[in-house]
Amino acid sequence: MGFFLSKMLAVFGDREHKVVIVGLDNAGKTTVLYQFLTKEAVHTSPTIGSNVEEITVRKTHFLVWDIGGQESLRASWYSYYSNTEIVILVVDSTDRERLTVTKEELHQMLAHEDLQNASILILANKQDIKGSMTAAEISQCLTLDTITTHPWHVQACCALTGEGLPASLDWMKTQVVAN
Ligand SMILES: Nc1nc2c(ncn2[C@@H]2O[C@H](COP(=O)(O)OP(=O)(O)OP(=O)(O)O)[C@@H](O)[C@H]2O)c(=O)[nH]1
Ligand SMILES: [Mg+2]
Repeated sequence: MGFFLSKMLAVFGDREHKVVIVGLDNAGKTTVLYQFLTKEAVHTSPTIGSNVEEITVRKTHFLVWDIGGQESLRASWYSYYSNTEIVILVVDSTDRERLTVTKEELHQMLAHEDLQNASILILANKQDIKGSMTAAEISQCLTLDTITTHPWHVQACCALTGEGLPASLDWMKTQVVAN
């Protein structure tokens, strides 16, 4: 349905904004996508390839691609980047050990020519789990304050309950309206 609707909207001139969701495996990307869409937690299994859905926020249409995050799949993330207006980087806030891997992926992404005009939303997911890192800790570890080339925003959230996700969609809307 997403694809058909996107074609219809293109015909009637109401532009769709492309969004890609990236992040390491198990970060919660697919859970975020379906929480955006259905406002419920869905059962997921590791994504091989991608899922795509249309999300509408008060007449603003986003075409959202959720990409598999396993190590072997990360090398092909770039193939989704063209015409992307927003990148959502989902972080498992309990996964302290792999935050440096996320940092490398983030800074590599920022250097990609197809993302030069993209805004970056970092979701500090799994805030419901005791001992998870705060959004401020994640910001610091990912050295977000050194990013001057792209608009960015960090948001604490829980994809299981949806907490923090409406605020994320609001920020995404401000980014595409601003452009
Ligand atoms: N406690 C908790 N668990 C979560 C949250 N978000 C996702 N999960 C769980 O984390 C696991 C992985 O979620 P997915 O959405 O499949 O992760 P993914 O990032 O799409 O993983 P890949 O497709 O392999 O890249 C699932 O068991 C989810 O239920 C959250 O906010 N809190
Ligand atoms: Mg997935």
